[in-house]
Amino acid sequence: MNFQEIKESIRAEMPVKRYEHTLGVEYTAACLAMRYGTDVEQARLAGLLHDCAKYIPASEKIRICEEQHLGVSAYERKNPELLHAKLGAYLAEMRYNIHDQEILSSIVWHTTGRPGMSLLEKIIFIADYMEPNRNHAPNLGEVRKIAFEDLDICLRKILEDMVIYLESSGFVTDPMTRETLEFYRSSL
Ligand code: DGI
Ligand code: FE
Ligand code: FE
Repeated sequence: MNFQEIKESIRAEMPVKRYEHTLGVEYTAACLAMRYGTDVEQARLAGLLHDCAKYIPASEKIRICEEQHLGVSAYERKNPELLHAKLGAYLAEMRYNIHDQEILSSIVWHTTGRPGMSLLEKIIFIADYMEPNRNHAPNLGEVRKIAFEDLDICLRKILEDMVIYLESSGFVTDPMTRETLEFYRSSL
């Protein structure tokens, strides 16, 4: 499949709103790749594919992750929505024939982040949060500006706001999200 064919297939798999978000992540990731001097096409492809597993039903998410030995933590079993990240990387490889490990790991870590993220992982995580169709997060204007100045400061700001949001909405924060925040707090 070429880029256009992947795009058509992704479009057919999701509601219009999610597809618009997907395009927003593709373009925002491209802009950040330009700013930080990394491969623009690679960033676009990662952005396009990052939520490709979003609409697999929760029980299926758990079933496929178990069958394919992708690992399902107790926390993920309670919050199967989180599995769309690692399952997305799996589908990107199996269904879309993407074998670029940098792209695949940027999809795996796009929801929780991880300590010591690669440049592409940071770009996809940040693009997912701030793409132009997102409008609920607090401090979006500030985040969008810092994203083009310093990726690590931007990550820390996003993670701080994300944890505040999750806890105030009654979610328990994923241990990995918390570890990522601690890492970017202490490494700056
Ligand atoms: O897939 P998107 O909506 O574009 O964004 P995402 O990949 O960041 O996923 C957001 C969803 O994941 C949203 O339903 C909240 C949830 N989420 C993200 N981090 C955590 C979390 N849910 C819990 N319970 N804990 C987390 O740390
Ligand atoms: Fe996502
Ligand atoms: Fe997303």
